[in-house]
Amino acid sequence: MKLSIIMPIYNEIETIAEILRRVRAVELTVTVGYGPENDAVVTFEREIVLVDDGSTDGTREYLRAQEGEPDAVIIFHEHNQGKGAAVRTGLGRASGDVMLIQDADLEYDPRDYPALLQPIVEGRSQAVYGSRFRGGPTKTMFFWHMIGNRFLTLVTNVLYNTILSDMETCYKVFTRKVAEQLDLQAPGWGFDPEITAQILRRGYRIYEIPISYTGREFEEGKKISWRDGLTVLWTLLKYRFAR
Ligand SMILES: Nc1nc2c(ncn2[C@@H]2O[C@H](COP(=O)(O)OP(=O)(O)OP(=O)(O)O)[C@@H](O)[C@H]2O)c(=O)[nH]1
Ligand SMILES: [Mg+2]
Repeated sequence: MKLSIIMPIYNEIETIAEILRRVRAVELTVTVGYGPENDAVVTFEREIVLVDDGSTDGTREYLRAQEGEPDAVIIFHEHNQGKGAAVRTGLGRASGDVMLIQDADLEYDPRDYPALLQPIVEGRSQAVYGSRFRGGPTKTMFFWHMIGNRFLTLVTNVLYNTILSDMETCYKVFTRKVAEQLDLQAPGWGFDPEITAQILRRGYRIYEIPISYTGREFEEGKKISWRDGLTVLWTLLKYRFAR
């Protein structure tokens, strides 16, 4: 089986080399079964789909130098379009059996990949989210961000009748079958609610796994703001009541 790691990248020159190193360092091995006699080990081949979203800080030049790496597919947007557009481009080029979204900063930890892949390998789910709010090791950060996250997840749960704990997580993992049923449109921060809404509306139950999270500070490049929350709310409502 092959895992396609889709990485949307916009002005991440400080972290791109290190996140790539970490992504390549993890072994994609999942053990399934109940005890030594039944155990089977599934190892994934790795494909990293790097989508530069019109970076202007040297990230593009860094990625140019990566061209030709056998495990990487590199795509350049001429202009900045937003995370959603970058992920969509990446999904269009991914050849794996399973897709995983990986931001290009260091907030999430690729060592969580095997745990995220486990329910898919065991056939328990077609879509898995890594949750920052299910008891994994987390750097404690901003109160109002946590409230904002909880609120957007609560709205998702009410509208789509589910019990997610972290709709906005970057770690979204899903099979090719799910990917083929998606019709993503949102260019920017509407990405997370849009993909969540579409997965749920197509009848899939999302499996959640606790993950670790080390949020970055604003001085380190944190860019999200409360206004982005309005885009998210609108997207959730639109997909619940449209069509
Ligand atoms: N901010 C931003 N990120 C983009 C864009 N296009 C692609 N990305 C990438 O999308 C991922 C998520 O962006 P982040 O800025 O880390 O979003 P976040 O984690 O919600 O918020 P911060 O880490 O607080 O900025 C990163 O890998 C970015 O490089 C864009 O237009 N704007
Ligand atoms: Mg981030």
